[in-house]
Amino acid sequence: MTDLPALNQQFAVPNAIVIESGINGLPRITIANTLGAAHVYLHGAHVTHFQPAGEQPVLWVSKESNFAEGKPIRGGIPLCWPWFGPHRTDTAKPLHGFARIRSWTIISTAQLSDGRSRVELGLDHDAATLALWPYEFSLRLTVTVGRELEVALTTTNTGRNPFTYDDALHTYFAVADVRQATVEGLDGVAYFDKVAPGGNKVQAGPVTISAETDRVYFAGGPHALVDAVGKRRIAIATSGARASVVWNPWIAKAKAMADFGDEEWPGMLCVETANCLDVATTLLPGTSHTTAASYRVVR
Ligand code: TA6
Repeated sequence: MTDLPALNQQFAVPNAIVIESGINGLPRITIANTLGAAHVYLHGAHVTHFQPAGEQPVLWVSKESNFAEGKPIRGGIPLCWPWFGPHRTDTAKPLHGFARIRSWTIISTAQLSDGRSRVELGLDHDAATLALWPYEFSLRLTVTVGRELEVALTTTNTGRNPFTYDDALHTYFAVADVRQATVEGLDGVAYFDKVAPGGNKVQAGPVTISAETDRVYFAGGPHALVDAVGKRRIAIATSGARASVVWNPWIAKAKAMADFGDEEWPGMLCVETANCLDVATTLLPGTSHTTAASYRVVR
């Protein structure tokens, strides 16, 4: 059982940051300042909500999502680490790695002089992670909330051997109608099409969604998610990312997921910031890498 009073004693910031009992009693950092609001669950260091002042929520979470130990939350910003998708050799291991289904600790909180609020969470290797992935590591997630949301995942190799890993900020954006949404910024970029595997293809113009779409583009941002029906653009800036993933399950895949409402697929689009597949990251002992993204509503 999480000691909320002790956590608030150590990390709460009046009128900005509080740790409270969230959905199904999972501990949640609730951030609300003059610039925006956000929710970050300790479970998976999972950002489930971001809403700039005066705007509609930017992130999407399924109404059918689990909020339970050992299960990923469906929506927000799942952290895929240290592998993306199924484990390369053992499909019994959790999809997208274990970082999103482990409970993280709060490392620090701060209220910045410009009105933004910042929280840092951590996950370090232990017997359970070593049983799944035989390397020593330290993970830190920094979330900064203002008019824009800034998310940065830093991996440090604390062991004595190099390791290669995938990471992804697997961000689910809320859109009014995905069939009228586009993603700008990937024109001319090569991608692997997971729906119709074959040789890599090259994106021509903005990405449009008219069927199940699951593509790994071999370039980072910047991108723009244009929600035509919602009459807004989300500017996506990235650093430390050599891949971007665009995903919508469409009708059949949405029906096949118990934690995804059958009729919810038109209201979301994943634009993910990643290093995966052919562009994974290798870290020498004692070195770190940060994969970061920021999201801002622009009119
Ligand atoms: O990023 C797209 C993807 O890899 C899809 O193939 C689909 O599996 C999606 O992630 C969701 O994965 P999850 O394990 O969260 O159901």
